[in-house]
Amino acid sequence: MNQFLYEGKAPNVKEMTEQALEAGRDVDEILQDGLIAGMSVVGEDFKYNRLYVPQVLIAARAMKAGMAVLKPLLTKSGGGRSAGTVVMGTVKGDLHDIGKNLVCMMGEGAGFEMVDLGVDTKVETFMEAAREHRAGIVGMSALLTTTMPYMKVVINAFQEEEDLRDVVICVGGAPVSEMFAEEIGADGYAADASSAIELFQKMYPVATTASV
Ligand code: B1M
Repeated sequence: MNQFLYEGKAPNVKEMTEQALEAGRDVDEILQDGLIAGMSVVGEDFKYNRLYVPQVLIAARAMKAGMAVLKPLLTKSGGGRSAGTVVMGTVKGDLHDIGKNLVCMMGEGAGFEMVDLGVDTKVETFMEAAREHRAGIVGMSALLTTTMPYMKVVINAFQEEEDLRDVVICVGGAPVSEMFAEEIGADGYAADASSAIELFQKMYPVATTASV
């Protein structure tokens, strides 16, 4: 599956994901060892110019084909009361959405209402969505060192608004670290999608939802 993903063969990745599920493999194992592990090799070769943007794009498409098979399992929640509302987006200038999509899927699976703002998300969009959906948590994703500073722009803007000041802000993405999160004044940081869900569960009880 790693090799098919690397070569951007979406139909093969889809088929192998289905086969792995049929064979009784654990969803997390398929995600980590099949899809994410394949994408990290792509990232490594991209870094050293052994792969270029078009090849990375088709690898991303193959990854998404596998994720689409896993989606119903990742988003299947036990039902019952909503665990809370989380507004989630990749920050302005950044088009990477695979990690953010995973956080959204797993959040849904854990019973959160996930409002996905997509990529290239401006501060105004985060603010409007937090108000509209009365979100307790805003999650931001950044994959580029050049877009990470925009997280601080969003945090500052939320701090300046009385009704948004207490919304909990969580950040993540490959170049983001715990130390960076602290530096910019984020309330929480998560290194991967499952830790993001644990973080939301830990933070939600203290979150005050945005008022309209
Ligand atoms: Co881009 N890219 N890319 N890319 N790309 C990286 C990020 C890069 C590290 C590659 C490299 O050089 N090794 C590099 C950044 C270098 C840097 O900033 N220092 C890079 C670059 C340079 C670029 C372009 C500038 C290339 C160019 O045009 N010359 C360009 C920028 C476009 C833009 O955004 N404006 C670009 C474009 C692209 C594609 C469009 C081709 C494609 C994205 C497709 C898509 O997302 N739909 C792409 C891809 C696929 C990658 C790599 C290879 C893979 C990213 C990925 O999806 N990983 C990436 C290499 C890498 O990261 N090592 C790379 C899998 C995903 C599951 O992991 O997103 O880290 P990740 O998410 C994890 C955690 O980080 C965490 O949970 C997820 C699951 O565990 N997480 C959160 C993520 N968000 C969270 C939010 C939270 C919590 C946890 O909130 C609470």
